[in-house]
Order: sequence, then structure tokens, then C-alpha cells
Amino acid sequence: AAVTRREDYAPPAYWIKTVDLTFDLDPAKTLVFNRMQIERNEQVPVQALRLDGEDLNLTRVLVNGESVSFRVENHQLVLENLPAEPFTLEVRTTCAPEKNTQLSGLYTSSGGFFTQCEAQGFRRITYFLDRPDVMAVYTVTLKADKARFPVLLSNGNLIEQGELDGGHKHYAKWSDPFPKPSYLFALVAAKLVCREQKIRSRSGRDHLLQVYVRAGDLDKTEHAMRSLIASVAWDEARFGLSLDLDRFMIVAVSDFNMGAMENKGLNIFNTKYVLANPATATDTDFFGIESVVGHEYFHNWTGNRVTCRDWFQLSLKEGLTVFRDQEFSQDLAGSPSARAVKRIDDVRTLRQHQFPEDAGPMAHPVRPDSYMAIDNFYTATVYDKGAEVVRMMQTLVGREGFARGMTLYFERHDGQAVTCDDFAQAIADANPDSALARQLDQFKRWYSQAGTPRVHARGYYNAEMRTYRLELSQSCPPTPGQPDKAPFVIPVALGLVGRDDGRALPLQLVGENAAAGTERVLVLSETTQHFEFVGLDAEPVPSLLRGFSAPVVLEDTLSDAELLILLAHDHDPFNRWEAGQRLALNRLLAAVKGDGQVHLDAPVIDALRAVLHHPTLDAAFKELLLTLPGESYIAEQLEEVDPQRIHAVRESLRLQLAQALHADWEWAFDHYQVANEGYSPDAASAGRRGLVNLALGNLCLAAVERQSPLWPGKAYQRFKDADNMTDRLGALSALVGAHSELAEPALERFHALFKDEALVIDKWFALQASAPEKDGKVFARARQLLSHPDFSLRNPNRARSLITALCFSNPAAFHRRDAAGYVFWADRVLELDAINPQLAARVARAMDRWRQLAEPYRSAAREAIARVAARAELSDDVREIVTRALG
Ligand code: B3K
Ligand code: ZN
Repeated sequence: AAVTRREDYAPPAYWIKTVDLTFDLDPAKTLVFNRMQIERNEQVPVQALRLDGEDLNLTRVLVNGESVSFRVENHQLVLENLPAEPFTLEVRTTCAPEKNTQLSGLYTSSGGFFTQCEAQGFRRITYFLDRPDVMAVYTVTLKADKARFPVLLSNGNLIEQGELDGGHKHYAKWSDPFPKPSYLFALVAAKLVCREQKIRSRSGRDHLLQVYVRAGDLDKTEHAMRSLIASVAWDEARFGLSLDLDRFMIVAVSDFNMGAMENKGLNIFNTKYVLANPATATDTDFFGIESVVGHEYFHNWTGNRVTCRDWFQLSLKEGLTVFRDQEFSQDLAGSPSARAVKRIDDVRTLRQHQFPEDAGPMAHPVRPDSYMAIDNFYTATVYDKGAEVVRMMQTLVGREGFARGMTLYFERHDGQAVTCDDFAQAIADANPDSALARQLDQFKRWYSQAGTPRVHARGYYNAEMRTYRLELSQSCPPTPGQPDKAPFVIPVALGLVGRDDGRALPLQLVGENAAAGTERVLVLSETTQHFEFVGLDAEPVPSLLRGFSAPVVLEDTLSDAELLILLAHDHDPFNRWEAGQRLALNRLLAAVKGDGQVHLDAPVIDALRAVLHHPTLDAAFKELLLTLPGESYIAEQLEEVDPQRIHAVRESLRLQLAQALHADWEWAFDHYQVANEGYSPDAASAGRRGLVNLALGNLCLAAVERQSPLWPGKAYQRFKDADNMTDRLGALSALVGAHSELAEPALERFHALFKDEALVIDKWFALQASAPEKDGKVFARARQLLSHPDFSLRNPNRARSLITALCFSNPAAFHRRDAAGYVFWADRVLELDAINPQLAARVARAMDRWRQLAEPYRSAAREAIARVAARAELSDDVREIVTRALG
């Protein structure tokens, strides 16, 4: 397969100005009539026009209404000797949507038609210059059977509709006034109903918002609509960006490769990120919907109005839009501590997914240099590290400065397809006196260098001089193709905490006239730098990288005693949480590296107890603080990984935490019950439910260990009586996680209750496949579930609910000494690849970190990867992943 390189970018030889598409929709054979206005790009030498096409039957090609000679080679329609003047090109093709199991291009789901064009699905619909820098104005006519496909949607505005064939068929004509790249095209033809709402935006314009779902699902659309309304208001308030369309539609589909897609005016969503009511969705689902609805809506400006010049610039829209959706959720959460909870969640995601990616065979810069299959680069690095890069810019120029930079970015680039450089330049130019502007070229190494930098910190207190000298240095490990790294620009937010009283100390650097508050941002841009603080009566405890001000690994020399001080007093909630995590991590790592015995000592127990009973900390924050670091995060701290050993040590600590705080968990379980006045998914109530569920999990664990039926009995009762999914699933997980005998009957009952709710059945599969492993039973169960009548590889949500849960979220069940987990993995990757290569490639990445494994896992893992790689007819998507893994 061919590799595409960023350095080979060349502008297109032709521009497509307008596209007039007519679809005669039939699941077995759809006719696509595509009429384009095309002109030469005068900036480049005259050459053939090469239109991309894949899995299409070509029936006709006309230039200015006349037949011409053409050829089809390498998935391209090639036309030579074209007119020098602008011309019309008509292309007729057919395709077979019902055979399209890849879910890229035009496909069917539950009897309706849907599209997914990003990144390269449009070429599976018609021949086109399928690249984001070719932006055209689209008019789309849809024709279909009226009874089977009553709703006909495309981008923009509905300009005409009517009946055909004496009323059997009907048509709708849509026109989108905004020029757009082909990846933002969408159509839907299906039997759907919609919730709609008229709103008037700040700017005084009226809009119609619609959420389309299947007939039985209307009662699950309220939260998505609320989230959409909130998104419109937020983008106006925070960035002055208004909705530019009269109509904005969201359509839910149950077969979808990812979360959602930002097609102009017609967002298409995985049902998972639209449908929710208290009975079927958890608090986590409600928050997920809010952030994905926000994310896709915010793309309307960051992605659609200003788009990417080429796919290497993907983070231009994705990193920025993730940053925006994170800020949106923080702003909606409200209080400083609720904001911190969201920040901690986001950092946990980054560390769990992006850090391992940056340390493994798929490591790539935020702006990658090459790819075999672009769909493999919709990664945690492009999205989440990309968002951190944008966040660092905001940290360096301030919130207002950043908003100014955004304004300049749209002034300069509205309607264009641009690069990451253009974005960074706009933010810097709007803030000429900032550290960002002064060191812009160096800052941009965040876009070009892969790998997670390490920041080493050491402090020296001089009692005589009353000074504290902080030495910061940085390094970055080698990554594939990048053996040596140059220094980054790293914003380090910090405070100094009083050792005895936990006070926030004033920060005055030597040479300054006065202290500049109790928190400030230092900029580390050399390999090593010193910062000297004055006027300190005693040695402070440094609180570094507050709020996780840069996506780095901080290596400091804080002792347990110092971590306990931060845990008790740090004004920065992020670092308070981090101190708790590190106390636990230190103990876990010592045991894993040592004799396997972990011991929860009194000072840590007391500190955690104090957190649980703290009068003012949020319940959600307490829940995060009292949750142990996950097994994969622990694994990332080690040179050589034995997943079984990590699991045993962590399970032992989990049990000790359950036992040592037993009375406290009982107290928390009662104290944090949510008053019985109807479910609301707000952050405060969700936090309480989360902490109650954590308490219940601990109480069940301790009970099963001492063979007491009390708490499992209570959990079962709660499971049966729950009036919302968060409590029901929480109680069920408590039973499953404690290996209670009641888990089995509860699982059966759960299935019976929700057998018609696909998204809930996904949870049922996932819960079983991600349960804490014990004696190989969880793996055996997962393998059995493959033949459950409800299981299917064709539906991505269902496939993920079992396979991703096992291979990514359950290391101890997956990594087995008998290699059965790896055999399971290889079989699924090969099966899936024949159906849906994008999904197969995602699953394939479960083996990214195989080189880090101890024997016998390592050799067995290599063998499984080699077996997949040996298959001749692999997709480019999977080929790229396994080649890199073995490389
Ligand atoms: N832009 C889409 C992702 C498309 C993935 C294509 N393989 C969703 C999003 O990030 O908003
Ligand atoms: Zn996105």
C-alpha cells in the first residue's frame, strides 16, 4: 500500500466550484448523477484531471454535454485534454449501499440511508477531487420510495420537495450556501421522527433545531436538544461565534464507526451520543452527549467555516474543537471544583490513551508526517494532545488574549482551507508581547515532535538567604523516526505551599519588586533553567504543573510526607488529586517491583479518610481521589510489564482500601444519597451518585471477602429498585466487581429488563467483559458471549462492547500465560477486517505496547501480531497498524 507524505502536498490542478448531485436511492442499486462546474487552477501547470472513486460502477462521463475519452486507473477517473475555460463535467455511477459494511460512504442502517464521508468516504459515493482543500457549493436532490423513506435530508436549506411516480416516490432538493470540502457532505433518507425547537440567537437571528431519531426514541432526545441549545449560546458568549444556518439538524444512527460527524448543518450521530433518558442512560452517558453535541456543533466554525488544507492538518480542527468542547463542559459545570473534576477527567483520558500511544509504535506528532490509511490518524494524539497544545497557547497568552487570537484567525481565514501554522500564527499575532509570540517557532515543536516530554524538578532551600531555587530541566524520549528531540516551550504553572500550615505562599522571583500573587506560570524553554524565589521563611513544598499546565510527565523528588501536605492543603484541586494518586502509585509500584505485597499504611489511610469526610470538597472530586490509578496507567510507569502481577497488587490494595475505610464507606453511602425527587443529570447530583456507587462497590468487596451477605443483599435490592440507570448499573457493577453470587441473577434480570434497548445491552456486554478477572472466568465468559444471540460484529457499538472492553479495558483478562487472549484478538481482527477495516484497525491497536510485556506474554503477542500480518488480503488500515507494531 502507498504511503502519503506531508512534504508531498501540492495544490489541486483543478477547482470544483459547484456540485449538483441527484440520488435515486435504492438499497441494492443507487444511481448517482453528479454534475460539476470545474476550472483549472491557474497556479499549477496544465495536467490531467484525476478524480478519486472507490467501489463505484461508472456508467457515463460527459464534458460540456459531449462524450469524451477517459480511463480509470488506481481508483481514479482520468481525463485529459480538457477545455482551458471552465467546463461542466457530468459523471453517472451506481453503488450498492446495502452491501457497504465498512460504513464509509453511502450505507444502510435499520432500513434507512446514511452517509459518512470523513475522511475519504465521498469517493465511495461519486468520482470527485476528494481532498479538503477543494471547496464547492452543493445542491442535492434526493429521490426515494415515499413510504419507506419519508424523511429526506441533506446539508443546508430545503428548497423544493414533491411527489414522483404518481405518489409512490418523492423527492427533496437541498442547497447549502457555504462552500465546503466533500468530507462534510451528508444525506439521510429514512423513517424518522424529530424533536424540534425554534431559538433566537444573541445576534437576533431565528433558527430551527432538529433532532431526528427512530419512532420509539423521541423520549430520549431532550438532553441532546438541551445540549445543542447550550452549545449555540456558549459559542456566542465565549467566542462571539453565531450559528450561520437557518436550520441545524442532528440525526441518530445505530451503525456508526465513531461518535459523531460534523457535516455542515446535518450532523450525524452514533445513537450512543444522542439517546438518553434516566432509565437507560448513566450520568456518564449524559455528560458524553453534552460534550459530543458541543464538539460537533463547535466544528461548524472550527472545521467547517475554516477547514484543513490537507489531512496532516487534522489537529487544526480536532485539537482545537476538543479544547473548545472541554472548555464548554467546564463552563457548564460551574463551580471551580466542578471545573477541576472535568479537568481531572480529561487528563486521565490523556494519560490512559495518549501517553501510551506516544510511547509505542504508533507514536506520531500532533501534525503527522505520513500515513498509509488516514483513518488510523484520528488518534488520541491528534485529538487530545492537540487540545493540550491549544490549551498551552491559552495559558501563555491568557484567556482574553486567546479569544482575540480566535477572532483574528476567523478574520484571516474564514472560508479557507488552512494549516496548523496559520492557527498558531494568528494566536501569536494577536498577542505580540506574549511568551508565545516571542518563541513561536520553538513552541511549534509541539506540532512536529512526537513523544511525551519529561520535566525534572528539584528544589533547593537556602535558610540563610530565605530563597528557594527551583531547577527545571526537560528531555523527551526517542520515538519512531525521531531519535533526538529539541527542547519544547513548556508552561509550568506553580504555587508554593507552606510546610507547616499549608498556606499559599507569595511568589516573588529574585529581581522583582513584589510578589506576583500565589500562583504563576513559569516558561521552561531551555534544556535546564533555574528560578529563584525570595522571601521564604521556611522550606516550601512546591506544587508544580498545576491544572496539568502541559502534557508532560513530571519527575520531582517529593517525599510521601510532602505529598501528604499537598493532599491536605494544595489550593490547586488538580494537584491535590494528583498527590493522592501518587501516594497510591508509589505503593503499587513498590509492590509490583518488589515482593508483590502491598501495604496501605496508617498515614495514607488517615489522609484518605479525611478526604472522604471533608466538609467542603465535592462528592465527584472525592470519588476521583479515592479511585486507585488504573492497571494500564500503572503499566506505563514500568520498564517491563507483567499484567497479572499488576492486577494482583492493585486488587489487593483495592480490598485494603475497602476494609480499612469500611465504616467511612458506610457513612458515605448514607450521607451522599441523592434526595428522592426525580433524576437530574447535573454535576452535583451525578457526583453524589458516583460516590455512593464507589462506596457500595467497596462495601460489597469487603463483604464478599468476609462472607457477609449484608451489603451484596443491599446492592441487589438497590439494583432491583433503582429508578435510574446510574444507580442500577452502579449496584450491578458492585456485585460483579466483588464476584458476589448475586451477580449472576442480577445480570440475567438486567438482560431481561432491557432486551429491546440496544445501548443498554451494549453496557451488559461491556460490564461482563471488563469485570475484574478472577481465575480466568472473565475471559471464558467473554469468549462465550461471542456466540450470544445478541452479539454481532457488524454493529460497531456491539462489537466494541465486547472486544474493546476485553482487549483494552481488562489487561488481566486479556494477557494470559496461555496466550488465549491474543488468539482471540487475532481472530477478531481478521474477521472484522473483512467487514469493516476502520473498526478492525482500532481493535488491532490493543497490541501497541506488546514490546513492553514480560515473557511469556511478549513472545506470544509477537506471534499473534505476525499471524495477522501474514494474511495477504489485509486492508491498508490493519496493514499499517501491524506493520508498525512489528517494525
Ligand atoms: N470528524 C469526525 C471524525 C471522523 C473520523 C473519520 N475516520 C468526528 C469528530 O471528530 O468530530
Ligand atoms: Zn471532531
